[in-house]
Amino acid sequence: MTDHVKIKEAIVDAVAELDEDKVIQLAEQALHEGVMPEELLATVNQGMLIVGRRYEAKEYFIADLIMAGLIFKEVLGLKRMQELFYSKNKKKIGKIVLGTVRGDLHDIGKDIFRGFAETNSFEVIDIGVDVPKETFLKKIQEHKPDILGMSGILTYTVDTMKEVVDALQEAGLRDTVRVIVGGGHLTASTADYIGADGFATDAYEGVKICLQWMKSAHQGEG
Ligand code: B12
Repeated sequence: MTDHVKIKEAIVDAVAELDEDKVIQLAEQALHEGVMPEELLATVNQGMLIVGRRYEAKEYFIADLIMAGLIFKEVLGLKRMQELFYSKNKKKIGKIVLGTVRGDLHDIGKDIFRGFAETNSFEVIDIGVDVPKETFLKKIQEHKPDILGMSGILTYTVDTMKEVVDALQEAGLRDTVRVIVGGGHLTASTADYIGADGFATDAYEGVKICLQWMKSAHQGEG
């Protein structure tokens, strides 16, 4: 068995170069050759990190970030990836209200979390991006989820996430819902500052935390 090093390197390069056609062609080929969809996502993500670094170094501009986002979404839209994510699953084990917080338009990580959560039998109510605290509150009252998932990729979203948790507290809803926050910049101490119950820098790790929560809740019932 090969670990597909060459094709993965080629994908990272093609994403970094924003070569849309090449990324899609290589992604299809990689899936065909047995690269797992999760591995493909991690590989594309490596390319995105290079795009981010080039943007910081002013070699790339906003249009290039937009292009990178479109390329990632195209990969997520491939049939094989859709099969991974949106397998309409049997009985639901819990409900998650999910959104990217106010001021932040990045939705790729959120969508990946949603995909993994749905595959793991959660019902996910995705309330989109740039979501203000009032909307989070309203949706929690309306749907009574087990878990609130907040995504934030820009560093300052730490404060926007905290605003939502504080608003939940003020509304007397904090104890009705577990809160998980996700974003590459988060740490245990920022999650603590936000007042979240859990955090993850990786969507799949986040879903594992949610599964654990549902398991302990059901044990509590029994
Ligand atoms: C694509 C992109 C964009 C696209 C987004 C398209 C889209 N539909 O999402 C567009 C063009 C809109 C964009 C805009 C901007 N961007 Co931008 N963008 C990126 C880029 C290149 C990739 C982001 C991405 O999708 N990564 C792939 C996904 C999979 O990773 P992720 O989102 O982090 O998600 C992972 C985890 O965070 C986690 N996760 C995410 N959500 C959740 C939720 C839960 C519940 C859990 C458990 C886990 C979880 O799981 C995922 C992995 O499994 C990054 C570079 C980088 N280093 O990431 C910059 C980057 C994030 N952008 C940046 C900036 C500065 C901007 C702009 C301010 C630029 C500008 N001057 O206008 C604007 C802000 C717009 C706004 N208000 O949001 C900076 C942020 C700097 C900072 N420290 O805050 C970065 C890091 C680039 C850089 N190095 O400078 N951007």
